[in-house]
Amino acid sequence: SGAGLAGANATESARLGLSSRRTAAGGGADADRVAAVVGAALEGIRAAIRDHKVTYSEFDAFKRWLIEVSDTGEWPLFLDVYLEFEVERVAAESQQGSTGTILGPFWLDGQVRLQSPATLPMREDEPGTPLVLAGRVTGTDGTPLPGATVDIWHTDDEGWYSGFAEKSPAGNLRGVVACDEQGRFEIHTRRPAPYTIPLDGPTGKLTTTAGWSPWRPAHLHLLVSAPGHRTVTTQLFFTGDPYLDSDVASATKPELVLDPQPTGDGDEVRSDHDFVLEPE
Ligand code: MBD
Ligand code: FE
Repeated sequence: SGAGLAGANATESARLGLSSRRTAAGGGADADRVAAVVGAALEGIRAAIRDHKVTYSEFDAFKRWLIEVSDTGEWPLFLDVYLEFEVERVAAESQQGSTGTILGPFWLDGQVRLQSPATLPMREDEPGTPLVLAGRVTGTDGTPLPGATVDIWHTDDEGWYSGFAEKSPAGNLRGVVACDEQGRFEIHTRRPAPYTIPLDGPTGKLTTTAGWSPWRPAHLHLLVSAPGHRTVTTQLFFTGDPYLDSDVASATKPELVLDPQPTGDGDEVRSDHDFVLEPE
């Protein structure tokens, strides 16, 4: 199934350390830190058991669920949906430059490198509204960053990510776009669709059983980088999206909502959005 493929691939990336925020320091931990953080997490679970009088049959169901998360390869999906936004908020406390948000489980290394203005790899009759995303990458002092790149990936018009769904060919709607000498980029693609996490796996089953919405609003993922500067990991959303205020991954921010306007070329729409990177 698409869910199985998604989970397995994201697990392999995570195992290699590829899906961690590339600007962050490694995850080494000393004894005090383990005792403090893991101790607090365990105490949170113990408190839930006490406060809600958890039964043996619920404890057994919890074990079976955890085993299923491993068996289906959904750890990256589950962790990025339900926990990454808190890690990102902590990281953002010490970041300047453009607003970031979570990376999520579906970034892939080694995508096609393109020069701006660029059209992302897509099928001959790729469905969806033509979308142009354009802007400029500067430093915190406003100077353009000529070596900047915009690594972009997003779903197609049906909500599928290439590399994680059989329906979408390898590399579809993914690319690393090199900016021009003024730090400008112009990327031609298709509007993505809202995304539901796979409902047939343990993450989706938990979500729907609890009565939570499994949807993410439509979004573009971006890693904006330049030599000597801290990479901005972010996403861009679209005004009017029905899921903006109920993102299952809690990753929307008001500064990240685009309002694309018609260009007059067929049904094409365009948004301009600039990025600011802080020195490393
Ligand atoms: C996604 O597409 C995503 O961006 C995140 C963060 C989690 C699950 C699916
Ligand atoms: Fe996503």
